[in-house]
Formats: sequence, structure tokens, C-alpha cells
Amino acid sequence: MKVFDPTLYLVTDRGGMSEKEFLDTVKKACDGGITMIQLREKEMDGMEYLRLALKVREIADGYRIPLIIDDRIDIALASGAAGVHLGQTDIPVCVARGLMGCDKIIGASAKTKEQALRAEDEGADYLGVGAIFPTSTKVITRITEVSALNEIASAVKIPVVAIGGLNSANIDVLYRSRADGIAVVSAIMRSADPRGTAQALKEQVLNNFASKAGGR
Ligand code: TZP
Ligand code: MG
Repeated sequence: MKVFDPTLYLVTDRGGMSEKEFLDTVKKACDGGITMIQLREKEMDGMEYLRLALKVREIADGYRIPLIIDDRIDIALASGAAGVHLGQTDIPVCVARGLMGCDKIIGASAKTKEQALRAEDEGADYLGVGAIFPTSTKVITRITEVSALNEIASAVKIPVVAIGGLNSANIDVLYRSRADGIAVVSAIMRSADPRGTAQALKEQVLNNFASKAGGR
């Protein structure tokens, strides 16, 4: 069954890490309570990507955390991942849904209400919206204001995850927003204490986001 919790979504970036360091960081983040994980590799050959996806899946499975693969439906299906995340220039959500079936999670990036409604209509299960703040992670993006995120979240029924430059020190901009969770790369991947950072971020979301029971 397709159940997922978008509260704290780790999107990976290996940076200069060895595979062992990378997998250790993923495990620590899982220990810290991340609720979803996305493997995001832009320059890996299929064989290498699949091998890594299987290793990350083994960790994620141990915590019952859904593994989402960025861009690559083939890798998502071959690795038995829970789903795929698609950008606006990737395979359309409706095509991905046809290939993957109803049980897989499909996430889509959206910056406008129109993109959001189309993705929802085509069968997306959640939306990634951002960048909320400038980001140093390798990505071509523009800033999406919190007001645009709120407009998107009010227009769709599926969960909306805020992304881009988010960390413990600036997450308060989302406290009164309609976001259902946050996605972070560097805040956790570059942390000296990925477990503690994940734990702290999750508490901030759970205790303060309007979408959560503890939020105001
Ligand atoms: N999409 C929009 S911003 C971003 C992606 C993949 C990168 C976010 O990385 P960070 O390090 O959390 O700013
Ligand atoms: Mg993409």
C-alpha cells in the first residue's frame, strides 16, 4: 500500500563522500527520524546508480522509510524503490504513472499553481515546491516565495513539501505556511551530526507546522 509521511524528506547528495561515508550519513539520518529519502544522482551510469539504490533501499527498508529515486523510473523499478520524483523537464507524471502503476509513489516539482494542478491531475502523490531559499546544492532553480507555496497547497489535495536552502535556523518562515513537510539536502548531508540534525528538524516541523497536530 502507498503510505508515506512527508514530514522530513532527505534528498541525497554524495558530494565528495566515499560510498561508506555516504551510506553512514544516510543511516544516521534514518536514525534521526527522516520520514522519506530520495536518492538524487545526476551523473551516475545505470549500473552504478542501481547498485547504490539497492544499498540505500536496504537501509531505508530497515526503517520502513520509502525510497524515492530522482528522475529515473528505470532505476526506481529495478531497485524496488517506493517511487520516483520528477521535475518539469522529466518524463510527464501521467506517463510515469502508466509505467509504474498505482502503487508507486510519484512526486513532482512544481513552482506554480498551474504546474501543481497538472501534476495532481496526472496522478502525482506529492509536490516538491521551492527553492524557498537560495541553495548551494547543484540544482537549476529559482526562488519560490512562501506565498506561492501557500497558493499551490491551497489549490491541491496532495501533500506539499517545501525545499531549498532550508535548515534549523530559517525553517520558521514555514511555521504558518501550508507546507506538509520539508525536503533538505545539505542541512543533513553536510551536517557533522546528521542524526541530531534530522531529529531537531523533525521536532521543529512536528511542533510548529500548521499542518501538524502540534502546530499552531
Ligand atoms: N530542488 C529545489 S532546491 C533543491 C532541489 C533539489 C536543492 C535543495 O538543497 P538544499 O541543500 O537543501 O538547499
Ligand atoms: Mg528531475
